[in-house]
Amino acid sequence: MSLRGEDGYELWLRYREVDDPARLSRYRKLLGRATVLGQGQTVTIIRSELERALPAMLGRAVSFSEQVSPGNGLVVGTADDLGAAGIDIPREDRLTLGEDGFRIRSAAVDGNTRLLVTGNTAPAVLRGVFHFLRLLQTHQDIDGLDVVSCPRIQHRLLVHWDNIDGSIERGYAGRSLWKWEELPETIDPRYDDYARACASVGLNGVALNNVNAQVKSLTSEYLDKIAALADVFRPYGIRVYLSPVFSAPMQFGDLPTSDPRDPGVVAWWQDKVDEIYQLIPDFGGFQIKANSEGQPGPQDYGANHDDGANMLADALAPHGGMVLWRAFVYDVTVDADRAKCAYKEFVPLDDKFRPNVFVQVKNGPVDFQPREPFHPLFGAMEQTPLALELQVAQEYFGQAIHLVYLAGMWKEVLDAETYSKGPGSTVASTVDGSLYHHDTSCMVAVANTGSDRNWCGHHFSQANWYAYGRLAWDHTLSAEAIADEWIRMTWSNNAEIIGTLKEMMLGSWPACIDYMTPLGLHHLMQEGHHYGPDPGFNNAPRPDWNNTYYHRADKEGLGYNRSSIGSSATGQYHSPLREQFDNPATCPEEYLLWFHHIPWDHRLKSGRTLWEELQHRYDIGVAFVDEMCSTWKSLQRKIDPARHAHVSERLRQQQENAREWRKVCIDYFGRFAGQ
Ligand code: GCW
Repeated sequence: MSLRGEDGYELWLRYREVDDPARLSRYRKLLGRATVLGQGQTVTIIRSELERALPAMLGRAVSFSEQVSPGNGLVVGTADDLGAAGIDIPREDRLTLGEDGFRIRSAAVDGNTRLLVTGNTAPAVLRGVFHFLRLLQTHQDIDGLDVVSCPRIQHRLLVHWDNIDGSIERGYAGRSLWKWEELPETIDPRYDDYARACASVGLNGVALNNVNAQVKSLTSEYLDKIAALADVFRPYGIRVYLSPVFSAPMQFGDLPTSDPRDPGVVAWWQDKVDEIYQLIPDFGGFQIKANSEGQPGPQDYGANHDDGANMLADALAPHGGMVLWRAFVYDVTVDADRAKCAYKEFVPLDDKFRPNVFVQVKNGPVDFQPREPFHPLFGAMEQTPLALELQVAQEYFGQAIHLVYLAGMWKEVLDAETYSKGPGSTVASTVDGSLYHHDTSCMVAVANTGSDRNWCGHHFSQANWYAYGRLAWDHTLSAEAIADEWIRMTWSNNAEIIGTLKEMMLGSWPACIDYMTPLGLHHLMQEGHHYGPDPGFNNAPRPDWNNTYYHRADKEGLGYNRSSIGSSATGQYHSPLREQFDNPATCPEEYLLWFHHIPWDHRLKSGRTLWEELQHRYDIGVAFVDEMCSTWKSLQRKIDPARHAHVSERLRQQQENAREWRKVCIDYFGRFAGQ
């Protein structure tokens, strides 16, 4: 095994020589020749990806051509290009594949094996190529292949909370990747590498700027820069989106109001949108944070979310663009329980949105906590397509210092039963459109990328970017299967390494919950930056920005009573979940303190009292991190030294932090528990 220095820049696209001799010889036999059909920018990208990957993985030259020749080999092209070369793709196949899907098939031709990668569009073929390369990277059998893969979610976006000044809100991996000061003249080659990575996991949209937006991003000067990025991303099948400020018409100084019902405002947005489409004909649309955390919105004028969303949607519709209207709102005048606000504001608007509006809902009702029950809006808005918003950035998960693999959490949410139409009404079926028969669907996730050489700060945080893309493509994949692929591509195909890393990754999310916020606790993080514990924090300008608001520790017990004798948040879920959550005896223990104020001496399933269980949870969380440190150490000679050392250092900090979490929380809660 060669342990050359690695810095993580290549992500999961490392293309190391296959070190399984049997596989290698078979791959060499089948893939000595590769034909890439067609023309255009995407085809050039496909060709260069294969030229980079195949000889490297096969450890020998591969002959590339633009014409199909007899013999074994790989043939890549759109269905049309294959047809022109005499290889017919049946009509049914074309219909199944749609715009985005791909097919990979091995076919016997005159005693030889031809491996075909195809799709209806060049970007779909590119995704198929990445899938095929993944099979090689993970040492899969490629004999008798027949893979048909179509995305379950139509719009799969990575959204960046990047500011125009190059800083990133909740960014932990350096500065923004977008170099606004040198665009549009200078195109950083890293933009292509970013787009390759996104395309390789099937993503097809990028929102470039922070939802806490600055009006500058809509100026003609910036639109030119944005158009230059869109030109880079387009051949990868990636569209660009923007987050506008709702008050832009006023901020530009053009108008006295930004009221969405004002004809001047409507016309202003139409002009702005037309200007954008002049420059970016495939512009994706707007993602918008309105009337949330101080951002302007339609409610500033006595209008509502639907008025604002529809006004923008009408401007975008003639061009095929869409609006992602965020439901992250928690106005204290709507409800004193923050977790209830979005539901109360949005459910009454269910039949009011234009067809090109998504209401964008975070996975849980508070804010990307280590564990939340799913957001009750899923299953409560039948007529409106809901976009699921996840956060890859680990804001509340130890940021780029802690190793926390998030796929298990996302799966928990996707697989959660909402019971809105009885059993089987999962969050995933709401989001992918199948439950309510929407023909459009969307997932977004807040990115963790930045200018750090390894993109994500922590080498293992790359796995969350990867996993998000894979799940947006196919939410039925398991967290384990995705970890398996990622480890093989990013670290090694060695069985011991795979087994060890998988155990670390799969255990890391439960452990993080335990050492930070076990049993349904939430929002105990330090104010502002959200790193580290501060359960006693209690002097914020709003009640629901205090940590004591969320845990409500007192002499009697711990937890937020959201049951029917408390805030009644449980009533926002469908039966039988509503009743299950409402009763402390049936409420899943992982959400116990989310929904209930539980006496300290209450006995849990383990037989321990709440106070004992709490201590136990912090202990096992810390113990898992201890374990990760020692298992990682045991791999020292098996992993390249630079990445090994980098991760070791972060694990050391994670261990220190986990202990601090335990100490601070147990000391603090102990004062109430009377110990
Ligand atoms: O998670 C919180 C973050 C804010 C963020 C907000 C949101 C962009 O702490 O930084 O603002 O959510 O999602 O709008």
